[in-house]
Amino acid sequence: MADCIFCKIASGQVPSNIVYEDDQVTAFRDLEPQAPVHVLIIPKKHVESVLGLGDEDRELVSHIMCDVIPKLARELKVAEKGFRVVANTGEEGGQTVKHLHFHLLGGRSMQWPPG
Ligand code: DGP
Repeated sequence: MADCIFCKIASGQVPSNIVYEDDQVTAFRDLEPQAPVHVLIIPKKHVESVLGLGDEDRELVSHIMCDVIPKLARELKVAEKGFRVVANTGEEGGQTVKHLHFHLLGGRSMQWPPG
């Protein structure tokens, strides 16, 4: 999508600190980290949020959840102590960028409930 910042990051038009990439997925460091490890995992194709996912995206979501996030958590050394995966969705969910992204946060103790 032409005016989407995460599409621009995924296509390389806008630089970012990429920690993982394959043909379907890009993961990069968050610009405003909320924890010592704060990475965003996005599908390269534009999907607005989890609400925009369809049957055709089952393999993509399972790839992100089953392969990419566990791999990154291990590589970024937060797997052992624990981490959080968040997909803020919509206005009250706190979503500010309307391209589906999973936050992977770790390296400190998390609070519950979140703010
Ligand atoms: P959310 O509020 O859940 O939509 O999270 C959006 C996150 O994206 C927020 O933590 C800041 C981050 N972010 C926004 N713009 C950029 C950018 O241009 N580069 C990077 N690396 N992160 C960005």
